[in-house]
Amino acid sequence: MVKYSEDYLALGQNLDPEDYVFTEYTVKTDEDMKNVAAAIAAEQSTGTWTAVSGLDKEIFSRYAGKVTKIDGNKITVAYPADDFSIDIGGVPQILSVIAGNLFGLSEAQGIRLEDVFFPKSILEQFKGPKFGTAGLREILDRPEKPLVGTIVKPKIGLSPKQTADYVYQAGLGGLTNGKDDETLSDQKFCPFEERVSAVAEAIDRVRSETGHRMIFAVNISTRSDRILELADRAQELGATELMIDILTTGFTAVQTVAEDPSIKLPLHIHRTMHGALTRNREHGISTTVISKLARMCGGDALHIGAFGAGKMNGDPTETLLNQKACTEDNVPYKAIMPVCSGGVYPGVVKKIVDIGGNDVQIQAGGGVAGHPDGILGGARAMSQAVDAAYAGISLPEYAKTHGELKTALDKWGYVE
Ligand code: CAP
Ligand code: MG
Repeated sequence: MVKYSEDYLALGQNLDPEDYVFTEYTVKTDEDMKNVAAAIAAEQSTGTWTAVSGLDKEIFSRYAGKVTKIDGNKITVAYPADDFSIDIGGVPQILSVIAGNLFGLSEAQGIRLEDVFFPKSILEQFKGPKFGTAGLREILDRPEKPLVGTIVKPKIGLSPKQTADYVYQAGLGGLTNGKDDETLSDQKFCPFEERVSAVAEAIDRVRSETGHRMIFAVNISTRSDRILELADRAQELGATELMIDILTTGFTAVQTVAEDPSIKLPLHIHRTMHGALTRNREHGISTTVISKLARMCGGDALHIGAFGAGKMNGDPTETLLNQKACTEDNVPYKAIMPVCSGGVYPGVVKKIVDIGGNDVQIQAGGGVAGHPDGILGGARAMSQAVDAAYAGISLPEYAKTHGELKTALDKWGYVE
């Protein structure tokens, strides 16, 4: 085992939060926790497995990471703000420091980055979202109620016309949001440009026929040197929202699109593949960290989980922490819309609202497309469930006078 210098330990020291990036890790190790903590601080700042001649007192005192707290298997490491790039490094360099080599250190069987707190000097390098929750509510003319949406299902295989028909039915059913699924892009069966145009026409038709406003997030996840061009083309074709899979496409792709002044559409941020990093509570990166970075990079709406009511692994506490990362006002960015999705259906809507409040976007794929009365019935059922939750009426009570909701509760049940 490598013995790391105890000079990396600054336990109990009160450091100025404006001069450091503070990170919290959970560590699983059979070895001396102080040494493992020192190993993380060293590897992620000025050290390596053996002493090196060039690391003089000046460099160490300016740039060494400091272990400020060890509490059981929880440690806090403070990295000097000067360890981070002024401009060009961005999220890639930030992650290389706070979530880099450390995960492979042999001194630990598991290390999980639980949270991160940035000084103003770093936060101000990012512009954050253009629209945020307030902007989305203004676009949809929906000042208070939860947004309610759907993911087009089946997730692949539909033609542009079939996709548009789905969206039209969903809009007639009162849904405010729709989106491509994360695996849909520009496949032969549904070319991107044809889909975007057809969906735009469907949304315009809903509005002209009923006055109801709806937006639809088209998936522009692609290689970084083409994503702006794709965002611009989608905008030209009448897209009303853009979706980016932040982990497969990259945090910087989100930032590129969000910060480009020519792109005037909200960004829906999907987090597919996050489970590879976030699911193991003993190793990886928390969804809290991913949520904070997604907001910094400019996402306007972000998947946060479903407060334990959905199909995905994740408990209410984790979803609440993600919601806090979307809305907390201790950062210089607009609050962004937390999106509750994944195995959602009308019967769980009230639980989601009771825990998460009204400032959420609740969306269902199977929970709309699997309704016995088709997309229109499923959309109406979800809209009715949201109306009931917003009014504080139990779902079974509301279902007495709303047939589509009753059908959904009869098929899938409900959670009080
Ligand atoms: C939901 C979904 C979303 C998940 C992602 C899916 O469909 O479209 O991608 O919500 O999970 O493909 O599973 P269903 P998360 O409504 O049919 O489940 O939101 O936790 O990132
Ligand atoms: Mg999906």
